[in-house]
Amino acid sequence: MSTMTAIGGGLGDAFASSYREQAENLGRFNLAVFGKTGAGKSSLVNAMFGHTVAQTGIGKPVTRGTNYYEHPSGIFGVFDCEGFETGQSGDQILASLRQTVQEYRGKPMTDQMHVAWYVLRWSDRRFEDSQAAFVRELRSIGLPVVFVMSQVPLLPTGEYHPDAAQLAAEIAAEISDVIIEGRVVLTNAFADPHLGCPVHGLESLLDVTFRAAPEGVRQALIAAQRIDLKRKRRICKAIVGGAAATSAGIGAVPIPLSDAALLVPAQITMMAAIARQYALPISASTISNLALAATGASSAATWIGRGLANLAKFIPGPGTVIGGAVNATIAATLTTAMGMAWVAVCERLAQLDTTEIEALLGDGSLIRSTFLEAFKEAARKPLGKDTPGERDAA
Ligand SMILES: Nc1nc2c(ncn2[C@@H]2O[C@H](COP(=O)(O)OP(=O)(O)O)[C@@H](O)[C@H]2O)c(=O)[nH]1
Ligand SMILES: [Mg+2]
Repeated sequence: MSTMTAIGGGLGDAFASSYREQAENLGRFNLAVFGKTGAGKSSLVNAMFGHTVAQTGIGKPVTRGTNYYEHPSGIFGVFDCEGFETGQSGDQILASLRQTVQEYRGKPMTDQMHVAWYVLRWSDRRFEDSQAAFVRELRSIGLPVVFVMSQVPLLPTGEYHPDAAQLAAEIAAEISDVIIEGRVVLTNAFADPHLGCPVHGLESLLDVTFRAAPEGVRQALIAAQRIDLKRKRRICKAIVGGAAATSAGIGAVPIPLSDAALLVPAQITMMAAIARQYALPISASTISNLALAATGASSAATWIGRGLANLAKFIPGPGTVIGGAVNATIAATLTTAMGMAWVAVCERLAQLDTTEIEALLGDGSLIRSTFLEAFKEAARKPLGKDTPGERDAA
């Protein structure tokens, strides 16, 4: 049948190419980080986007003191402006930065600097005139600047240390006209067991960064960040809902089982789009192998066949699936269950690093069982009902 021909080089290739296409749709979010060495810039980037950016090691030199690190997912990058300590040869560095930013403005959106974080460690306890001048300069270059205070202790009452709050207020008063939302975002990137200070402020930092980012790169920012999984899940549900509607349309005039592979392209696009939401640090071919392991498929026929076989156990009157045709309800339910099962797999993968994910491929059984478990749950309950966990977290 024609769909099988369209899949051509195989399911894996179809998945990989859809995955690559999805990256283009998402674009890329580029963050530039400024502040003294030791301020906590890398720690904040790691807390929000995972460790992979820093781990990839050597950045690409952009200009004096600035390296660019691209996340392996391709949808996120960091300009690490290490060494921009104000005072020392600051004018020269700023001049080259100004030139760089202007140069980048002529490049495609995916290469530009989108948002700057200026990071000040609260325990420095002061904000120098030269730092204020530097922030003004960043703004005049055209960068939206999010001002971040790092390593801010919380009192046992949950309030900020009063000295930090006061310093933040002073900074905001001084440069509110050039920083995003006129405010300082107070944060702590990782828990300090000695001080008993918990992680805080990252959600606010994400929100402010999101609002500062140009609209065209916000999707990439949400996919790249790792602290707000609810946001990812909402987007994934919308992707699944769209694919389910397409599937229902295909099954509106019930299709014979032998033509059920007609559903495969929409499901592949759906799963590739979902995987992108998790900014996994792996190649297109690795993710497509994982998708095949999850679904237990080696061809469009087994892809659909296994899905329907699993579905048959949950839909009343399995005879309609096994013996007869695929109608709109069955098509939509199958696609929904596959989508939500794949979300569960991707959520797991997102907790692993590149090596751990590749190790999982050696023996696909864990991927397969995660997928199946979630498939069964999704097949039983309609899409859109949040789990109790999601509701609690909301
Ligand atoms: N407890 C705690 N320590 C931090 C935090 N951020 C940074 N640090 C410490 O400060 C050091 C410098 O941080 P880093 O992120 O490398 O700063 P960078 O030079 O600005 O990139 C790290 O080795 C950490 O020990 C934080 O949020 N909490
Ligand atoms: Mg650093």
